[in-house]
Amino acid sequence: MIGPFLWTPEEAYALAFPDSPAPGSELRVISYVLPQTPETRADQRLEETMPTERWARSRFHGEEFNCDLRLHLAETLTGAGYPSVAPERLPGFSYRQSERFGLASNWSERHAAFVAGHGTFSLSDAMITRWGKAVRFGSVVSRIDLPVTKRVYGNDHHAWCLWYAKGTCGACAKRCPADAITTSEGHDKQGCFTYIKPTAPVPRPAACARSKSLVKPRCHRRCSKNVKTGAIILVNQHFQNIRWTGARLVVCFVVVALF
Ligand code: B12
Ligand code: SF4
Repeated sequence: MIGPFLWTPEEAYALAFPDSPAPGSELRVISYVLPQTPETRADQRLEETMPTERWARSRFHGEEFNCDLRLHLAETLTGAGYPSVAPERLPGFSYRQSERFGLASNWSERHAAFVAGHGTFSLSDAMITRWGKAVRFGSVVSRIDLPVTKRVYGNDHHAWCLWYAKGTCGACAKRCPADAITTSEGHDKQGCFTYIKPTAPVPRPAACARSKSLVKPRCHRRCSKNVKTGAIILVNQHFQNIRWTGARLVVCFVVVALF
């Protein structure tokens, strides 16, 4: 659907462990969510065209932290006897041009999150989770036998977006400062990218050798009004507050998915 360049968990694992590849059935994808704090969301709500400082810091330092967290998780599991890899941190991680979806990376944190039961895609393309959209994701592929989390939304990849589910809302389209979201066309990735690029006032972190930008997205407050707080289906919980060079992210649930 995306293109042959998109890694399967099996392919990503084989790149990290070329001498001992494993079949997909022996692998699990562990996906976690890092929600923005209520303070950051409150600040961000007041902005019209640019990101608030808290948002910008968590966009930059928070993702630096996320990069380290991916590696830390993979290394800790590997050290415990469960060979693991963080696909986003592989040297081969890159962006390509998907015929159908335009700019696309070869590992999608959101596909992992969707399959793991964290949430669904939306009109703005962002993923709506139980904690809203103002989150970042990370994932590792591990050769470990963990139970698989059940998705409360089944296979409906738009279930938690009010526009797709009920034809209502559309708040993100009204709020987008770049007019890059419309109810007829969805998310204009190029328009979004063009707006975001010059709003990157800081150099990208060395730890994350990829393009990083600071932007004020429109719809990162909790917008999933139709999300039901159902049974907790998560296999592991890490409630921990982390301060990282001025940025605070709350490390939340780790969910296991079987692709
Ligand atoms: C490239 C990239 C960008 C680019 C392009 C954005 C874009 N929307 O393509 C730029 C620089 C513009 C960007 C901006 C931002 N990004 Co960005 N970005 C990425 C990155 C590195 C790769 C995305 C990608 O190409 N994935 C590959 C494609 C194939 O998958 P996808 O986009 O996840 O999924 C798409 C398709 O599969 C499609 N789809 C269509 N049909 C179907 C059917 C099914 C069944 C499924 C499952 C999916 C699906 O839906 C998706 C939307 O296009 C990811 C990290 C990662 N490795 O995943 C972060 C990521 C997507 N970004 C993220 C964030 C937070 C942002 C910003 C808010 C950053 C900021 N300024 O603070 C903005 C928001 C812009 C926006 N409205 O999308 C988060 C997403 C959080 C969320 N709630 O969704 C991610 C996951 C980073 C992270 N570590 O958490 N980003
Ligand atoms: S703001 Fe409304 S229409 Fe936009 S993604 Fe969220 S629920 Fe969907």
